[in-house]
Amino acid sequence: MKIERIELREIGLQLVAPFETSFGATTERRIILVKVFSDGLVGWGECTCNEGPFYNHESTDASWIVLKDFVAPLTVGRDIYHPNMAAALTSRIRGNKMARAAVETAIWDLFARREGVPLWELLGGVQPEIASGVSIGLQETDSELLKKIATEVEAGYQRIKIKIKPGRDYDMVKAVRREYPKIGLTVDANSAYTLDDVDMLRKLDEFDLMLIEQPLAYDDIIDHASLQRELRTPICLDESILSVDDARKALSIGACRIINIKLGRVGGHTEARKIQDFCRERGVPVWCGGMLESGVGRAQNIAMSTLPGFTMPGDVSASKRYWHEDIIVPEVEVTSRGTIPRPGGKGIGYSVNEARVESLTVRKDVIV
Ligand code: OSB
Ligand code: MG
Repeated sequence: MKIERIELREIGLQLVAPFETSFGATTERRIILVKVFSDGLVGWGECTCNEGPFYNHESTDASWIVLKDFVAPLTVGRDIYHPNMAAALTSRIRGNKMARAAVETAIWDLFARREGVPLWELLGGVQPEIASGVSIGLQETDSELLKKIATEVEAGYQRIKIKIKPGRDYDMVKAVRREYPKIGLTVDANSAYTLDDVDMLRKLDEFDLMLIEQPLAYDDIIDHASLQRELRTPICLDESILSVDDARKALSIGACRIINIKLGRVGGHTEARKIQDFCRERGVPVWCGGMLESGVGRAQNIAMSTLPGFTMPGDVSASKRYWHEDIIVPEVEVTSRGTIPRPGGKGIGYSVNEARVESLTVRKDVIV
């Protein structure tokens, strides 16, 4: 399969509500979509970076340049016989995994369409539906947070994740637990704490959380290992895990007991599958994290989440929680049991609304 050309587009898409984490708030998403062409077929991928370099070092404008000047030129004109080879084409590039994953995941979609199979099947997915949870951003007040949680619990989501930061932690989680003693509950700090905060973090053990996500520095595993020794609640790493090697090192020193896999953060499906396999062999649960994706990234996440190791509810939820209108048809919907059925169609299994993508496009480039 020869990759003949790659089209890049930046689209502007407004979230239905601002999303705030310990590192900042977002309302206007600037999303890069990638379309790869071969033999009359196309595949779609999404660059999952944020607008600014606050979650990790990647950001929309920087990733655009990396995609245009490095990832796409290293890929166009190359002949590959399996999408497992796609990541290696760009492995000279250090970091920039979200930019690399945008093309890598698009090639997986393209290859699945060429084989006439759903992407989940090509990846080795086995779960007929995936368990869906929600990630709720920081709210001004506890009562606003409780209102949001009520809506999502009512909708049937299997677990609720709330964002925490210094000053919005122990008391807030306590208020949530008082109202909802039984729900599957997790907290995500996005690296807002240090080992100086161990007393507060230890107090979160009271609340029977399923996990605490990335409490310490975005590039750390050593301090997380020290912290995990102090906590009963499992630590789940997000930002710190960029590869199966990172997962191996983190687990070997006891830095976490659960891993959040994000396709972009680890560079695409090939690496994501390796992490999934590695964790499954060791009985370590994984789940699929989200990056406020459009329908394209969401569909890619659904396909990945059907793999057998994804045993915990992920952050992959309904399109309507993010967008007034998504860019895929049908939109992603969640059953009243808090699940998303795997799609039946070829490739990512949803069709891209190209007219809508065109109308949202703010810039476009084609690499041949
Ligand atoms: O840490 O999981 C995170 C969004 C942007 C950046 C980082 C994270 C998140 C989320 C949102 O939690 C997950 C989603 O609903 O897509
Ligand atoms: Mg996270």
